[in-house]
Order: sequence, then structure tokens, then C-alpha cells
Amino acid sequence: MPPYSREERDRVTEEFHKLNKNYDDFIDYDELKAAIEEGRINLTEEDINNHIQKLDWNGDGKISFGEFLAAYGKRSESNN
Ligand SMILES: [Ca+2]
Ligand SMILES: [Ca+2]
Repeated sequence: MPPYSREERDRVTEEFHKLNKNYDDFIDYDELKAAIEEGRINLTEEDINNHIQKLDWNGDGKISFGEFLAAYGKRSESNN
């Protein structure tokens, strides 16, 4: 588990809750699609499946908070 500062974790949590409209602890296809339609994330509808596949480590078709957090960790590592 990569070390996250409290601020980073708070930011990821906030980001996750913005996308997770129904508070079921997962981000799914429909929620990503809604976020795109509202202009909150910078993806095309065609990107959604690719994006989910990349983030969805356990293959249940949804992005859990752990998977979301891991994706953020990878992103900040590649910036270093
Ligand atoms: Ca959800
Ligand atoms: Ca998953």
C-alpha cells in the first residue's frame, strides 16, 4: 500500500463520492457516463469501458474505493 497523506486521501475520497451518486461504494458504467455528460470528467463515452477495465482489478465491472485509490497512487508515482 503506497503511503498517502491525509490530504491526498481526502481528495480521492471526495472525488470518489462525486462520481458515486448512489452511495453503494462502487463507481459503475452509468455513473461514469453521467459524469461525462455533466462535464465533470474528461473522457469520452467510448473510453468508459477501457477505463473501467484498467481500474477494475477484480473484474466485477465496477470500481471500488480501493481500486480508485490504487489508480490515484499509480498516477502520482508516474509523476515523480
Ligand atoms: Ca455507485
Ligand atoms: Ca472492481
